[in-house]
Amino acid sequence: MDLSRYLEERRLLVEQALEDLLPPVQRPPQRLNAAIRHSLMGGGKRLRPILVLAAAEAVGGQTSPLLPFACAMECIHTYSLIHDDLPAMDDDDLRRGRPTCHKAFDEATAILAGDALLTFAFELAVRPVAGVDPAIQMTVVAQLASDAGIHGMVGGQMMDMEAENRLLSLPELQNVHIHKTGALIRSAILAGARLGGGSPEGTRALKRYGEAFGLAFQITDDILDEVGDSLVMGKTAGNDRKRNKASYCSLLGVAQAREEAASMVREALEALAPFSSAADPLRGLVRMLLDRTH
Ligand code: GRG
Repeated sequence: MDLSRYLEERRLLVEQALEDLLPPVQRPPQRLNAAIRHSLMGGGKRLRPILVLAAAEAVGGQTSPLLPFACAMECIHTYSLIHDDLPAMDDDDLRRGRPTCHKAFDEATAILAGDALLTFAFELAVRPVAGVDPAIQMTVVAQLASDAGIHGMVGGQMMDMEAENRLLSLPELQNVHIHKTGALIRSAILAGARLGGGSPEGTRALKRYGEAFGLAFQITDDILDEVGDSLVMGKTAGNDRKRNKASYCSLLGVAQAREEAASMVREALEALAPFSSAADPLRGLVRMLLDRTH
């Protein structure tokens, strides 16, 4: 399959859906709506919404009814980036190739834009989905809340902050990443599997794929932070080293970190073994991580 074409088509679908779902920028409070659009509509790979759609496809489900849910994933992810870039956290000036939200607007507006995106995500996630039993959707939304919050991404962000200037063991580092980055990625894949009508075995296999994908994604993110180009990435490289943060590269070195990422990609591909060619986009997506430049 032509993965680049698939990704481009899906990215455009997601961006059109975001455009249709977001409040228009002219609607008050205009500054808040402008800040939301600055961060949400300013680039990004749209990986998490694409994973929702690709997981649904893999289990033979429909994708267009899932677009609002897929957009909810992107809203949560973008809120986390806005808040992560704030002076109180990573204090970054560049995101998705543009000034970060608090630089383009101001800190208070950036905090509110993040808050608004997080809550708007749940407005989208609970929209009835054609063909999906509301009881199943309820379990998916509850899982999303857990994966985005204390038990997942927010909890992981706290662990990450507490780990600064500390020497972590590899299992400790993995635990941070499973929560901070992996939980939302796995949630996107599981949501697609469940809302797409996956069988219990199919959903379990995709959960295993999602866990391996999340780790492979984070390891390649650490490698990019170490060796990547800020201009290509659209965000500042070298942050981990600057902040004295443990990373796969600081613990293992770049070469072994690459080996570890390749091993996670193999694990993800093995989890997909029972699936037909309907899972080819998922296969392509995880293989692509090894060649990431942004
Ligand atoms: C502030 C609650 C809160 C959480 C922040 C996601 C996160 C937790 C922080 C972002 C910092 C970071 C660089 C994490 C590593 C992995 C990651 C999420 C990278 C960015 O995701 P991409 O590459 O970005 O999918 P795009 O811009 O393509 O959407």
